[in-house]
Amino acid sequence: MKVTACPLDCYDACAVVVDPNSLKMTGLESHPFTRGALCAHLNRHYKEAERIQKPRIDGREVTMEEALKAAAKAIEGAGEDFLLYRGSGNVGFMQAVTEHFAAACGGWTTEGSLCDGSGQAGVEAGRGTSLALPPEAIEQADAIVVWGRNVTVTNPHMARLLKEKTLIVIDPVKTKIAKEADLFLQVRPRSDFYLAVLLARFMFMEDMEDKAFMDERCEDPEWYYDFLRTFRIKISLAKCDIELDDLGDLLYQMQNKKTVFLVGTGVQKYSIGDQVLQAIDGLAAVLGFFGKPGCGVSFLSDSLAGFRIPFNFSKKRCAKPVAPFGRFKTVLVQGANPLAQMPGLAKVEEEMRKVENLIYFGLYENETSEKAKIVIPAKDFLEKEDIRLSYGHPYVQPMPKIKDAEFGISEYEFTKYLFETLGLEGLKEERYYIQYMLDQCISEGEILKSPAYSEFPYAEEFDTDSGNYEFLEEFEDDFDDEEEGLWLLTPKSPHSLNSQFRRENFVMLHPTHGFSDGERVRIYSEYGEVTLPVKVSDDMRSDCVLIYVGTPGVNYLTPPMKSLMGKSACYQEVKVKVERI
Ligand SMILES: Nc1nc2c(c(=O)[nH]1)N[C@H]1C(S)=C(S)[C@@H](COP(=O)(O)OP(=O)(O)OC[C@H]3O[C@@H](n4cnc5c(=O)[nH]c(N)nc54)[C@H](O)[C@@H]3O)O[C@H]1N2
Ligand SMILES: Nc1nc2c(c(=O)[nH]1)N[C@H]1C(S)=C(S)[C@@H](COP(=O)(O)OP(=O)(O)OC[C@H]3O[C@@H](n4cnc5c(=O)[nH]c(N)nc54)[C@H](O)[C@@H]3O)O[C@H]1N2
Ligand code: SF4
Ligand SMILES: [Mo]
Repeated sequence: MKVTACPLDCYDACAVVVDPNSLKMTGLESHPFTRGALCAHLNRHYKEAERIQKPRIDGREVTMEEALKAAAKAIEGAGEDFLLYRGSGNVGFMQAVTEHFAAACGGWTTEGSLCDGSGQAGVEAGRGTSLALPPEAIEQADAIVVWGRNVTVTNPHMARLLKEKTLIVIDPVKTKIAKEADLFLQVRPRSDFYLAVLLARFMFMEDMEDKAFMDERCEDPEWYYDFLRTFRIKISLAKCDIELDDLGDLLYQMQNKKTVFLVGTGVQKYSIGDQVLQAIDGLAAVLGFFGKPGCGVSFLSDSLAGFRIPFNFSKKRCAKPVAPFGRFKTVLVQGANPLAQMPGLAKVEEEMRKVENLIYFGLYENETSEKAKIVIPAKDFLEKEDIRLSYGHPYVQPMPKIKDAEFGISEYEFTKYLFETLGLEGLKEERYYIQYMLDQCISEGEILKSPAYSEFPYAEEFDTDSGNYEFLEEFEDDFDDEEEGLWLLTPKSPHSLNSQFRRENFVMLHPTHGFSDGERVRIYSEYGEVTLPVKVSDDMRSDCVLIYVGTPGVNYLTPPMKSLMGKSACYQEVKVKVERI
């Protein structure tokens, strides 16, 4: 039996036991977070997914040697006009080795994120770093607030830690976890900033704030109280579409309870995502909920926090959500599907058409492989060496090679080929990079922890310049949230991992709109449109339209823009309309 980790982009980062003969996979029982069972993505979807086996150039099958040669030529000929665009199809650390190449050859790369970048910027503004809250700390909570994170679908192993605790869910959709909650606030989308500010203010009014923590550990708490009071209660309640009684219920459920906030990407798919996270962290700071057992805010953490990184990264970077592909002669897309997953898809397609050499390096066919000039099949996670860090917990898992590949090339092998063919220097052995990371981990028997591991993060101090928690100082927002139309929600689907595996293909609408199941409708925004069959559901608010991430065409609706901070995508900063066709 060999132990590796699931490579998929998921909070849980399960440790996986693989039988090298049958390749049967099971979860590692002793893993501190996941404790066993794997989900259907790895056990079923991954296994049934059809891989690209043959390299291609202009649609014609070629040998790997020919494809690599063509790729090297296209990159060399591009000089400065080369862009490396990486996604999160596999989140193993060694995916980043191609960055080392982009830096060495003087090409461009991306910065920012399609995912959690705006939220992370807000967390870092307040705490200095974004550290993972370990399961050990979550376990000791009395109450859990699940805030814009669909734990049942995206973070399934969290269920164990929610048992027998007061459960509060804040989401515009009545998700499965919302149905099980002691209190569910079905808030209006994009209102979480107001909710966090209102709650913090009421904590002061009800004398529930932690005065000692604020005096000792926070910068300017008096000033923050004044800031909170600049938001009128009535207006803020209306923004969230909740009643004063709902706030009272929430306060009552949290009273005298150690509370953990599990915050997901749902609250921050907006230009103001950083301010939302800083306001939620601010609420936790007012309550003194940092650095103590059973307390804290768990957002998608920075898995590289505390590590020294052995790769160079190019200094030439463009913002990922608005990558200007058209400016580049050669674009290498690795582990990604930008022609489905990026916001403002019409613009992305237009830009991509101008690229002379689009190289796709991945496992599966998708919208991007279809348009690529050169297609290079990758090896999968069982066929190469790697190491898995996690944004959901602070544990690290080596990923040894378990079987020989029959086709494809690894990221390291591809990088080595490019270094050699282009006559570049500075690439070390593969083992060196993995060992370099492993050597920095804290090891406890079989278990490896990130060097930034802390049982109760920020117990001594925050990682800001002052060493204290820094509250948000001003609120800036120029989106007109009263604009006519319905909110677009694009959460993660239970059957796909972003655009991998079984992608959904429908729009979910509330019955008040009068559509029926299976009827095809046109959904449009100022950026584009998509036609989809309807599924009627009263689990969502009537002012929302829900289209799962990965649904073909969903991103024609989303805006080609980046967040105010963190250079992140703002998928839900848009109103849409629906009409019969
Ligand atoms: N099955 C599955 N699991 C996945 C993935 C997948 O594609 N499929 N993707 C992985 C990746 S890349 C990521 S980043 C994570 C993300 O996982 P999550 O953080 O769970 O993100 P989402 O599912 O996008 O949204 C979470 C919840 O936010 C709610 N929401 C939407 N808008 C708002 C809002 O304005 N306010 C509030 N309070 N809630 C809102 C949605 O209804 C949804 O229930 O999941 C990972 N896990
Ligand atoms: N509307 C809307 N769109 C969204 C989101 C949203 O909330 N709303 N969420 C966004 C988020 S959070 C994310 S993280 C992005 C994800 O979007 P992308 O980063 O583009 O990821 P995927 O769609 O999963 O594409 C992954 C591809 O990686 C390839 N791959 C898998 N394993 C390997 C490997 O080992 N090596 C190589 N070379 N390739 C591999 C597969 O071929 C697969 O097709 O989508 C974003 N898109
Ligand atoms: S829960 Fe997440 S990490 Fe675990 S097997 Fe499923 S996709 Fe992989
Ligand atoms: Mo993501």
